[in-house]
Amino acid sequence: MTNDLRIGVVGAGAMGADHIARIEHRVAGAHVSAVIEPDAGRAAAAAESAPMAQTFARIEDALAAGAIDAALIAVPGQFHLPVLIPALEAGLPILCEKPLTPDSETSLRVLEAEQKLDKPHIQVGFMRRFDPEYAQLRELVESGDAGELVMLRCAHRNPSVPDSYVQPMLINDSVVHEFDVVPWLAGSPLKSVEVKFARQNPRTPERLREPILVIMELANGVLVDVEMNVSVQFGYQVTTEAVFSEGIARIGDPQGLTLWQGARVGRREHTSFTTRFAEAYDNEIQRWVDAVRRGDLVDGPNAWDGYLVAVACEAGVRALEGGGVQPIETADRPAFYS
Ligand code: ISE
Repeated sequence: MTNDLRIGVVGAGAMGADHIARIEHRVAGAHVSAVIEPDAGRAAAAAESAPMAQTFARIEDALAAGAIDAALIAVPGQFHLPVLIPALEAGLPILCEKPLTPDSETSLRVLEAEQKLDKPHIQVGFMRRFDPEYAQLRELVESGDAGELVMLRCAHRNPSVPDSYVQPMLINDSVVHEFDVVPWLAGSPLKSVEVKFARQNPRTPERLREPILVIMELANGVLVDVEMNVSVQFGYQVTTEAVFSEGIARIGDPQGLTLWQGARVGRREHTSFTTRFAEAYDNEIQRWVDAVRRGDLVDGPNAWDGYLVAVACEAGVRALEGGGVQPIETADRPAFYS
């Protein structure tokens, strides 16, 4: 298909490889035309599942070869800036995995570079917004059918984390998702954040202090708590209970076949975000591809949302390290993003 969107996937680690398979097998109107990855072995392995892809070590090389129409950035967050800037300078539409960048100062630099273009070109990969149950809950909030939203009670549980996962990542790598999705659900920005430590789980690696309870206040008065827990062992679970003035709604519980056997009743639970949010990722990439092909370029969280989350993460890490209630104060939104 000649008018397919030619996507360059930057980074062929676990997330990049997952997106390559998704684009090749489950997304219409696009294919992977380049795998951009400095590790030649990894690049070659990833390119095997993308028959039309060339491999490049740097995005500059793929741009010079005219090999890509759009970039999907899936390298770790600290490497986003040096990929985002040349991609923006080339005027490419971009889907950038979370976070936009690891801090608000570099996020502002990205916003500045993007504003030299005619319109927003960056979508940030906060995939929860594309999960069908999250979307239903947002519709319920907006409709007012259960009255007014007053609280959100969230749980974000990982079975375990790799050795590379260190204390600030509880916020920067994990609660980063709630910092995006909570204001989107509740229709109100974050005002402050506080972190409390639970009794230490004996299964928690020694370098970490968790589980934590993250308490957020929104500008409209909605109160949010997030149990952030990365040593639960049993599986991967992300749930939200929404407390309304006239009812309660709950999302994220295990779905599908229920088995009664041996005096037990049960359903399968996820063990990873890649399966828990598989449908969300598929929807996210399909909607991005459709938006780019229509010329809209973005259909989801944009770089401004990425900046807001970077500010919230900085406050969250201050709360994690220093305690207390930390205000979340952001710059004024440029008209470019309205
Ligand atoms: C991971 O990077 C993710 O983005 C997952 O969604 C999250 O649940 C996990 O805690 C993070 O480490």
